[in-house]
Amino acid sequence: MQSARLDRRSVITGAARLGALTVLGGAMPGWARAGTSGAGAGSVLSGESIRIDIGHVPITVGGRSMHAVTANGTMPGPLIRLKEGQKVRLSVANGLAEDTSIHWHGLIVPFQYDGVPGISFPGIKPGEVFDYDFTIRQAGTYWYHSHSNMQEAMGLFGPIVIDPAGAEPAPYDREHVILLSDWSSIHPHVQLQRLKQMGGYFNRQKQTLGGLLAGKDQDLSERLAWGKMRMDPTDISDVTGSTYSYLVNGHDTQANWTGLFVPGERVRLRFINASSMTNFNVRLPALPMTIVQADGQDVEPVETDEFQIGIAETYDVIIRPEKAEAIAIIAEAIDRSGLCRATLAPRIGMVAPMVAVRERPLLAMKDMGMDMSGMDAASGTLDLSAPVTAPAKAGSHGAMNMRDTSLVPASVRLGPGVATISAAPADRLGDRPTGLETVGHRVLTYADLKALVPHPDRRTPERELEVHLTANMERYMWSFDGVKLSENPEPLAFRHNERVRVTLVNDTMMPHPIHLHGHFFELVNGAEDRQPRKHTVNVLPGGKASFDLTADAVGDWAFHCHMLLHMHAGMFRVVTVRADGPSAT
Ligand SMILES: [Cu+2]
Repeated sequence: MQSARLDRRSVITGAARLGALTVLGGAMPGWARAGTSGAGAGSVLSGESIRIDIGHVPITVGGRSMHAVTANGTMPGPLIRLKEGQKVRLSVANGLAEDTSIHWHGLIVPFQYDGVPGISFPGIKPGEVFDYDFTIRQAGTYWYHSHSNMQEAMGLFGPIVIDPAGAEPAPYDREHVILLSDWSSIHPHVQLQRLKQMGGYFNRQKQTLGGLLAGKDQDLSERLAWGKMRMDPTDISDVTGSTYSYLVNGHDTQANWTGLFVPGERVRLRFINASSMTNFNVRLPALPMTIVQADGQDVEPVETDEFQIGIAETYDVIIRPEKAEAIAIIAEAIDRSGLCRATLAPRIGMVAPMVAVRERPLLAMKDMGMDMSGMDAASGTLDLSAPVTAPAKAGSHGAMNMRDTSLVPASVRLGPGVATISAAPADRLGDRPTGLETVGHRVLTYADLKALVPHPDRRTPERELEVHLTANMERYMWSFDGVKLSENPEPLAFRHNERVRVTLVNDTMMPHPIHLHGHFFELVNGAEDRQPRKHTVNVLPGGKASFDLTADAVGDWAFHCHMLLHMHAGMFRVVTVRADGPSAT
């Protein structure tokens, strides 16, 4: 094939030619254009003084037009490329008629530049410019997004790449940013309203009578049992492909974002999940991937065939395509209600093969936080839209375990917002993620991640803290420890430099990507002195996840679920780190 002999120079020329086209009606930054030669294409924001103008532009996705909120006029926004050790001033100008903000997701910055209105600073008023000034203390793949209103769901996000001060531990010949997002023409405020009226509003994948008769999905007794509990095993995502277009670098499948490569190169793909509500399964059906970074932190290279990327997480992978053939990148929503196919190719105009959406997964007893060994979970009638404190009906033997209030610490407030409790939450860091339990190839788990270098703080945690992820899914109430942010709970307080083991217990049946600002924590995944450092952990349904935290950044920090509508509903708490904070006893 002629393209096998394509050299780098003609790849770049070709990219420049295609770069003149626009795909969605809006302009695209160079790194995100179809046919891009890589992350360095077009204008990249770098240096010590960077200006970002927030505005809005009309865009068309899937034939439907709507306004996007943008950074410098594009969705996704421009690539910010920095160098470890440099200083930077990021001046963010608000051209909207409402307040805005930018949070630098995963960057270690002084709290006043973290960009969360009401916690780090007052926000940026219309017409105002806010200067974020800080020194870059890390390297890796990160991203930025609005922390105001629902602007993140409206397109206000973009990638950040920071080059290391020293040698790159995972060298590569070419790199592409692969930024995943979900786009709906239904305004996120309207989505929230509909979900409050009916928890399963966007779920078009419920089990059907036809499916039952055809022997699909759950059998009749299981269906009756789940139905009695008013629980739906297909309830894996709140907002689904029935309204979302799934995008790679701002392109849907049809627009076919294409990144170029020359066969034989080591190609680094910097995956960022910038979705508002979608966890994705990612695979390149034709090629294995070597994971080299998670959340911007170097890990020991580990080869896999598929990984799930929680909202707000990043994974860097290296692939080595040898043939001059188009390679598909498949980003599939975890509930299988849709996917996006993008292409890596040696030349422009090639389209990678499309794959079918796989059969949608069903939740199982494990996702209810139950031990599956012989438990008859639903031997009685139980309405799990009612609070756990509601009087139990007689005969609800097995399912009573989901309401056993003695299983939660006193710090959990039981009320209408807590409808279920995980009776036997297992540590699920070694489990395959939701829906990938039985696929016939390698799947990354958190237990596969090992930090490339040990974390310097090897102290045993001085104390433990348990935080429950709580919900009444039917009523669309989401909280930590049964308390919504709007109820003004006390912050979670840490002493400066205190080392604490935090255990997140998921009392709901959905995975929640939980993000802590201003810090990295280390997942307690059995890797001993190589516990991987992360800023976000996707806690599997009915399970738990522990991390060790050195509270080394004084200030007030946001701590929240990164599913945007969960965060807005109240699954959010302030973490405060004080030099004169509470004692450990
Ligand atoms: Cu959540």
